[in-house]
Amino acid sequence: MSRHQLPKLPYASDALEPYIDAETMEIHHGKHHAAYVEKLNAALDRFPGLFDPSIEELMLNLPSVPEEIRTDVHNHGGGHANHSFFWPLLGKNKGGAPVGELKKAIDKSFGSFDNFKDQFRAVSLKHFGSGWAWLSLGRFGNLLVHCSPNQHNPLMLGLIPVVGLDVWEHAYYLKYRNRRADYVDAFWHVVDWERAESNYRNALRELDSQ
Ligand code: MN3
Repeated sequence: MSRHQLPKLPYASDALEPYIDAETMEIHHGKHHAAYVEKLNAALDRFPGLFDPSIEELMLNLPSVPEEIRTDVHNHGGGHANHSFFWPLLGKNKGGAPVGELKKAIDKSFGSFDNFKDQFRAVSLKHFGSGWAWLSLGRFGNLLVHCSPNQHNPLMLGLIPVVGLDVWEHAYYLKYRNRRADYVDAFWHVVDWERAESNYRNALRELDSQ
């Protein structure tokens, strides 16, 4: 049995400047993500056997989580899963364009990287309130752009995440204020496409094994 831990940021908090500022990173990771981990652990303390499954297994099997803590595991477990997925997807001197199998799949599914970005941007802007925008692998091996409310994770929806963007105001408000569109445009400068490619390959393997 092990309690969930806040993962270390894989870079300095100012590494993503000027696209994502250090203060936002420090509060987002050190306060928001830390609080999700703390509240997830507090919920699981009531059913310590549930410390055994990984956070992904919990997300995949939410209906098996006892009713008394399901909402907390959904919200805070989802927050932990989403942010743990998000940090390593970003990096210093990243950006550019998709590579490898993911590049081929994006071109095939959306026509071009630019079309994909347009769709992703539209979904991010249209989403009302807190949530995430995603590129996920669907059950038919297809890629799709979609959003999820609050801290819902694609795994809860039967999808496997490949790229995700936090569009909660806490992710951008200090620097971008109400300008979510500018934040979404800045995101492309910090996406690590090698990481996204590895997410995609893992997702394909996962789908194969189901
Ligand atoms: Mn967040």
